[in-house]
Formats: sequence, structure tokens, C-alpha cells
Amino acid sequence: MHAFKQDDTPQPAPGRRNFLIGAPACLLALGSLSTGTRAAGAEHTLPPLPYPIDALDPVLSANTLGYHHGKHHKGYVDNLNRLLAGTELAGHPLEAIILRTAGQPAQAAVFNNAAQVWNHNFYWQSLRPRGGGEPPAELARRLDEAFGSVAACKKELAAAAMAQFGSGWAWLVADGGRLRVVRTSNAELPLTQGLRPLLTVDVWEHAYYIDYQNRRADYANAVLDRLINWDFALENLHRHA
Ligand code: MN3
Repeated sequence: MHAFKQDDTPQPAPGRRNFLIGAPACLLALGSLSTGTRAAGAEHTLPPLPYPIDALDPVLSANTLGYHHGKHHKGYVDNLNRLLAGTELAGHPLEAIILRTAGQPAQAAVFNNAAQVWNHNFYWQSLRPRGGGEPPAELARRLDEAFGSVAACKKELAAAAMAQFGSGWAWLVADGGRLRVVRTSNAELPLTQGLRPLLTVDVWEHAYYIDYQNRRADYANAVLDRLINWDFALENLHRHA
């Protein structure tokens, strides 16, 4: 139970994971979760998973989601709130904090934790139970134009997941009107490069080590074949059009 714990997030008490079970049905509405996490009290909050904690099993186990969401993701939220307390960035929306701190070495801790909160909010929505399969026709057409086929897009996403040395993310993005696959290191994200994310695959070891150990390719292919949420990608394409 140690190999995957590589980002040194704080470890809350075990009971804290219980609230994940039985997320309200309203949260199942795809795309209804904001990628900003500012609560009324100005602190950033951990959004519940948009599906029950065991809903991605057996591709991703409840154990993986319990650690990944309840400890890693929560750890970034808690770190961010602690770092922002009493600063002039406190109370600002998440994306604004990310864009204000990107590329500034003195703000690296704030950027890393804010970006990881955003990335994980986006990752959970990029997956869904019984996902994968054929994208909606409009997205399939766009993927055909950009990559030649849906299969070629998935192959490029899997290759990006494998090519990322160490921790990071593989993304489908809109670059202006063109769809592309990009990868980022650690907490980096396409927003800071003017690219609009459509979906992402987390390739930090904590995303897959419990279920796949060192087999990152098996994890990436299983996610792309069986969990990826093409509807969410299309919603994002429309949102940013
Ligand atoms: Mn992660």
C-alpha cells in the first residue's frame, strides 16, 4: 500500500471515504459539475465523484477511486486552501488562480495544487460507467477529420499516455478549430497554452498502480475502451466553440 503513494498528499482518516458512497443521482448528469470548486465560503471544495465509487469496477476498482479521489484529489484541495489562506488569491475562481500563477516559480506550490484540483475535477468527468465505445456522430466526424478515425485518436491518446515520462496527463484538446492530442507533465494543463481540454487520462502512478501495477498501457487502453466519456468531450467542444 505504499508504491502508489507518490505525491505525498495528506492522508485523511479512513472514515472520510465513506461519504463517496451513494452520490446523489443529480450528480450523475454529465457535465453538470463545475470545473471550478469555489464554494460560497470562498474555500475550494472536493466535488463528489459523478458516479458511485464502485461504478468503474472492474476497469478501476473502488479501492483505486477511494485513494485517488478521497486522498490524492482531496489532498490537493486541502493543500490549496491552506496555501491560499490570507493571500490575495483567496476567494478567486480556480481557473483564474491557475492562469495567474502559471510559470511563476514563487507561486509553484499554489499553481501545482490548483492545477491538480482542476485536472482531477476534469478527469472524473472524462470517465463514466459503461463508457468507451463509439463517440456521438458529430464527435466521431471531428475525430475522423483530425486523426483519420476514432481508433487512430485512441491510439494517439494511448501513445501519449505511454510517452509521458514520469507523472502527467494525456489530453484530447481543441486547438482553435482543430482537435489534437497533447500530454503534460506533473500538474501542467492545456489551459495555460491556450488549448481547450475535451477529455483527459491521468497517468500518474496513483491512477493505476493498485489495479495495474506497472502496466500503464493496460490501464490507458482499458480506460479508453471501456470508460472514456465521449459525450463529455463533445459537450466541451460545444462549450468552447
Ligand atoms: Mn491523479
